[in-house]
Parts: sequence; structure tokens; C-alpha cells
Amino acid sequence: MSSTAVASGKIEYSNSVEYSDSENRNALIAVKAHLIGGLLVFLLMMLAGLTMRAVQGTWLEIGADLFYQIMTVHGVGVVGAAGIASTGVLWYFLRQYVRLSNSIFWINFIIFLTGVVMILGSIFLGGYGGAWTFLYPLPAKSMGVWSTGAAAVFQLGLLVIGTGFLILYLDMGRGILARYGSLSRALGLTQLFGKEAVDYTHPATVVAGTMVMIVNFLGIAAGAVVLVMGLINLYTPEFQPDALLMKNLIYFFGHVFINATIYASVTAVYELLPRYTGRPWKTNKVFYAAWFAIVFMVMAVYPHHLMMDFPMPQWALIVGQVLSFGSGIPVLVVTGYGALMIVYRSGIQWSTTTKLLFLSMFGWAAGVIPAILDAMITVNRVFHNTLWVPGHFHFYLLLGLLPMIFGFTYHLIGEGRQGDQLKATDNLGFYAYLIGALMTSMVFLASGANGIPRRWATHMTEWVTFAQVGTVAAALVVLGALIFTLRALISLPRAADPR
Ligand code: HEM
Ligand SMILES: [Cu+2]
Repeated sequence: MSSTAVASGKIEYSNSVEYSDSENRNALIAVKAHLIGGLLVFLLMMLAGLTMRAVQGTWLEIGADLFYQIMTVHGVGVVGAAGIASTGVLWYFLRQYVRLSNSIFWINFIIFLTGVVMILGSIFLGGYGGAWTFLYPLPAKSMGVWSTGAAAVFQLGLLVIGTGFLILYLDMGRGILARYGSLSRALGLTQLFGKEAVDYTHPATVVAGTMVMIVNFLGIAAGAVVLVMGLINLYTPEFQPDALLMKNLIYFFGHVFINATIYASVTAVYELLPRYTGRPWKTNKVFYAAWFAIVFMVMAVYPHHLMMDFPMPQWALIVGQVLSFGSGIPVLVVTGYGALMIVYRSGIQWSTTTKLLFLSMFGWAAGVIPAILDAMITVNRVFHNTLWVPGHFHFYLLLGLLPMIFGFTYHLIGEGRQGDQLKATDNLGFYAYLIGALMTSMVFLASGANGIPRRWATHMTEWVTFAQVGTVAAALVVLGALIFTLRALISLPRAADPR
């Protein structure tokens, strides 16, 4: 595979897969549907987040039941939106190197929407409010707040969505194997271990896509197992699986799934920064080693969610802690360093597209720091279940993941092409979003450092000011996201493929 940067800043893929024009048209529509679907859900869920902050800040009064329904829909909604939008990003780039099926891409999308309807019904009609983590045995023990049926439909909805993704990953796996022969070759391991000469043009997207496919397949499979066990328990209460095993499976699944959304979306950085700087993204042994390490690390660190579960085997917690120090770092370093090197003195033209992509590097890197802190057992003892935790993940999701997705959307729109004028509204959106997201995350972190618990509908008087500042911050994020989403709704449908 060879790819060269040409003067226009475009990469020519000499060995790309050939598709017919109608296949390409259809694929572009499908990618746009994933993005628009994802952005709309993000926007709605941000309004839900704003609502929660306003409730905690006593500016809005709703019942505790409704608060937990909103918290549940927010958690599951953003994770789902992250999943579907990041899949859109990865699929768009991956199909340029391996043949992927449009139909399966659409099927997953439709299955996803079906699951979304089920989940919305379970929450707002059935009253389910047991959080997106459906931690066993909570769904079965609502004390009358929701019915068994509501809890079941929620879990069935997740199961349905997982099945769609499994089908999609099978297609990705098939495509990757057909093109590269083995997963290790696709990951660049044959080059890393000297069985093949290093090929600097081996696509970063193929490496990332293979990693995502492997870990998410296993993560979702674990999720399916635990969902089925939970469903059986709902209707056959004599069947009582081990609660600690259930928690392990749930957090393995949840941790891997949300992390994989970042590893899928980072392909936008690998693919697009080269286009805007005219410098190709060269893969090398360090790059392969980092991605190889992360295949295992992302799966092995999940016990950092169980550090206060004292019956957990000590070694698992220690492994979780030690690996958490390093998890994310390898890929982050090769990506951050690579991005800096590509941009440095490249004469890059800053547009909303490139600003968002560059911001994502900062947000991801900076967001990892509070995450690592929390993964230390001694710190976790203090910060566990405080708002520190939403603080760290909102940081790298709002400032790392979402800018990748927004940046890709802006690229598809065609914003920031040579000579284009920057739009004032895009600029406003960018800075409203940036400042709001920073504030939202920092207020969460500060709240956690002050011992304010997470997942409390009602806050004590001395916590209320934090929540009020958080509400203002949230409003800014919503404004930014609203501008981005409106821009996508207006410009995306008729945008031609900028490739
Ligand atoms: C305007 C933007 C947002 C605001 C104001 C916001 C606000 C909130 C609030 C208030 C909570 C509950 C905190 C508590 O435990 O008391 C929460 C939880 C959460 N948020 Fe956000 N959020 C926003 C965007 C996002 C985004 C974009 C993501 C992911 C991509 C996200 C992921 C989550 C997750 C996973 C939870 C945990 C839910 C749970 O504890 O079950 N949020 N958010
Ligand atoms: Cu985790």
C-alpha cells in the first residue's frame, strides 16, 4: 500500500479498494446518517446534562425519580451516540483500505435505532432509572420504582444494539482478513517483529480499526453474557449469578466500549491532519508497538472500576492500578507526538476543522491525567463515587472524543478548504464549546476534590454553588454543540465527498 502527499494536501491512495459510484454515494449517505444521528443524540443528552446540573443547583425542581431517569438516559445516550458516531468515522476511512459492506453498515444503524426506541420506552414509559450500568442486582430491585418489564426492555435494548455491532465487527474482521491475511499483519506486528520490512505507508487506520474490532468484539460479547444473565435473573429470581462476577463483566464491557470510541475516532486525526498539512502520517515500529500494547491494556485495566470491591483478588486490583498508569499513554504519545510533528511548521491553515482535531489531542492527553490519579488505589479510596469521576471522563470525552467527531463532520462539510472564509458562527461555536467543556469538567473535578458525591439528585446547601457554576458551563457547551449540529444539519446533507 502506498500513499503519497501531493501538493494540494490530499493523499492519493494508490491501492485503495475500488467501489462503484453508486456504492460510494450510498456509503456517504450512510456515514452522514451516523454522524447526524450521533450529533442529535449528543445534543439532546447535553440538554439532559444541563437539566441535571440545574436540578443539583436548585434552579430547577423535578422529582428524584425523573432525575434518575434523566441520568440513565444521559449515560446510555451519550455512550450510544459515541458508539454510532465513532463507528461512522472509522468505517468511512477503513472502507478505503478494505472492502466493507454498505448493507451491513446500514443494518447495524437500523438495529441501533431499534434498540434506542426500546431503551427510551423502558426509561420514559417504564420508569427505569437504574443507570446505564444496569449493575446487578439493581435492575431487579427497584423497590417499586420501575417494573421488571421496564428493566428487561432496557437490557434487551442494549442486547439488540450489541448484536448489531457484533455483526458489523464480523464484517470488518472479514474485510481486514481478506485484505491482509491475518490480524497480526493488519496490526503491523509482522513488521514490528521483523518478519516483514517496515512499510511506512501501512495505513494507521487499519491498525486502529483492527484494534477496535478485536477489543470491542470481546467487550460486547462479555456484555451480551452479562445482559442475558441479568435477564434470566429478572424472570427467574432463583437464578442468582455471582454479583462480583456480574460487576466485572459489566465494567469490562462498559470500559472497553467507551474507550474504543476514542480509538475509532482518532482515525480522523490520522487521516485528516495529513490532508490539511500536506504531510503523510507515517506508521513505524513505535506506532505498531503502542497499538499492540493497547489491545491488551484497554482490556486489562477495567478493575480500576472495582477498587473498592474488597472481595476482588488483590492481584487483579494491582494489575488494574499499574496498567492504568500506562493505559492510553502509548497510543496517546505516538498520536500526540505524531500530530505535533505533522502540524509543526507545516503552514497549516487553521479552520474549525483543524482546530477541533488539534483540540482533541489536547483534551485526550489532559483528560488522562485525572483518570490516572483516580486509578491509584489510595486516591480512589477518597475520590471513589465523587464527582471527580464524571470530571475525568467528561474531560476526555467532551474535549477529546467529541472534537474528533465534530472535526470529522466539519471536514465532510468541506469547511476549511484552501481560501475559504472562516464563518463567525463556527468560531463562536468553537469557543463556546471549548470554554464550556473545560469549565464543565473542571467544576466536576473541583466538586470531587471537595468530596461531593456523584449520582445524587439533591445536593446539600454547601454544594449548590458548584452545581450552579456547572449549569452555566453546561449552557455554553450546549450553545457550541447546537451551532455544530445546526451546521451539520444544514450543510452535511448536500456536501460532496471531500476525499
Ligand atoms: C453539556 C454537556 C454535559 C453535561 C452538562 C453533562 C452533565 C452530566 C451530569 C450532571 C451527570 C451526572 C453527574 C452525577 O453523578 O451527579 C453526568 C453523567 C454522565 N455523563 Fe455527562 N454531561 C455532558 C455531556 C456528556 C457527554 C458528551 C458524555 C459522553 C460522551 C457524557 C457522559 C456521561 C456519563 C457516562 C455519565 C455517567 C452516568 C451515570 O453516572 O450513570 N456526558 N453528566
Ligand atoms: Cu475504565
